[in-house]
Parts: sequence; structure tokens; C-alpha cells
Amino acid sequence: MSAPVIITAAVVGAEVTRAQNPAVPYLPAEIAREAVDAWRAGAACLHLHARWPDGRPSQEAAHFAEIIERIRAAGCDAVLQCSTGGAVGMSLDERLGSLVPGAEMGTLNLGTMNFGDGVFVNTRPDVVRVAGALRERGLVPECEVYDAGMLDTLRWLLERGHLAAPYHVQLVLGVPGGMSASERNLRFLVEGLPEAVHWSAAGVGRHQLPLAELALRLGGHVRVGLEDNLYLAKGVLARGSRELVEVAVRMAELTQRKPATPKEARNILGVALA
Ligand code: KMH
Ligand code: ZN
Repeated sequence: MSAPVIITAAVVGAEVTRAQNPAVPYLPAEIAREAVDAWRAGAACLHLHARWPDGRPSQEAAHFAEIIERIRAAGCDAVLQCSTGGAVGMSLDERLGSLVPGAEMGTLNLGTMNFGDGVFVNTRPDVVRVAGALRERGLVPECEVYDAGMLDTLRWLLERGHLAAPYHVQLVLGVPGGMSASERNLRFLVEGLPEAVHWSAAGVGRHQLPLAELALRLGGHVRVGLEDNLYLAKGVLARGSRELVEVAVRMAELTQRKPATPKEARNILGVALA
């Protein structure tokens, strides 16, 4: 069996709604339950967003704190990663509200792009500011890469000392406005990564599971969950992110990879034990 694979579950995100899939969690208690279920199914890392009770995206510290408290109260030891991306249209100050005590990683979105019909703003000064906020709090950055030029920004951050190991890279493919989730694009991005970096792939929509399978074969880690994909199969809504994690676990076994435990994930990611 080759290297363990970190399965990250992205259980809610900021864009998907209960009208699209009734399993999308909104309340902190629901988000925590979904996250814990995904961990029980084999996810070693949990990518967290929050919502207001009516489903609007939230970066409120109180919401993140409650989600984290509930996850830990359930005995879940998964690596906890808070989104600093939030939702399109939020200010950077608002987005940084998620970096509460208990978080172990935070996302670092590497550039401005069209994101569906909106614009997801991450100017270079914004990226430097988020990198600094993560560093100040001792959080391991997960660099979100949606397009090839963002790898140049990654190198620029490293060269200027705004970013240093440990950091992780998430290749998010299939966002309308970013690179599409083709095999060619994933291979191209992986080839362009700095040496010795660990990376993961997150495919959007129907590309989620095929891209995960390819990432497993290429030696990467994988992200699945309702944030990026609402369906278990064509026309079949997932009843929760756990079902998508279960598929990722089965695919890992078929590709001779073993799902990483949270302890193994912390080792790989360079996250100090909380
Ligand atoms: N909701 C997207 C606009 C992240 O979590 O850092 C941004 C996002 C990335 O989800
Ligand atoms: Zn996210």
C-alpha cells in the first residue's frame, strides 16, 4: 500500500442551498454533525464554512467557534480547517472572522477570478494579508489554486517570504470562471507545483469523484463533500458529505492508498497537535 491519502470533507461551503439538496447543513449543530459523520466515514480533515440560520453564508466568529466546540465535544480529532474565502462579495475583514481559537488550518485563496456570475476578489495585497493572519495565529495555510497563474502567485509568495513550509495546496478545478476539471489540467498543475509540496484535488460538481480518483492515482490527496458537489451519482442527491467520503475511501482502497488518520494527516500537513 502506498502513501496515506488525506481525505478532506467540505461539508457546507457558501454557495449550495437546501433548495438544491435538503442535506445541506445550516445551523452550527447541523454543520458539526455533518462534519463528524464525514470524519467517522474516513475524513481526516474538515474544511469548514458557516451559515446564518436562513442559509446565508456567515464568517461570524461565534458560528465557527460553536461548530468547532461541537465537533470536539463529539470526540472528533480531525484536522480543522477554516475558510477565509467565505463567499463572493464579502469583505476581507469579514472573511477573517473565521480564524477562531481551535482552528488548525486556514485557506489562502491565491487570486481574483470570476466565480460563477460573481467576482471572487483576492488581490495580491489581500493574499499577503491573509497569509500574515494565518502566520500570526500559527495556522497552516491551505493554498486554494483555481487557475494556472495562481501557481506563479504561490512562487511569488514563497520567494518574498510571505509563505513558507508547512503549507498545503488544494487544486480546485471546475469552478465556472476557473480551470476546468480535466485530466490534462490536473496533470499540468501538478507538474507546475514547487518541489516536495503536498497537494490535493477538489473537483466541482460531477467532476468531484472522477478528479478524486485521478488525484489518488497521481499520489495526491482528495477533497469531497457537499460544498463542491451535491450528487452521489447522476440524478442521485448525496444524503450527506459522509456518502461522498465513503466513495473516496473505497476509491482509495482500489488505488492501493490508505485513508490517513488525523494523526497521519497532521504529520503530513505539518499541523502541530492541538
Ligand atoms: N466560497 C468561495 C467563493 C475557501 O473556502 O477558502 C470561496 C471558497 C474558498 O469556498
Ligand atoms: Zn470553501
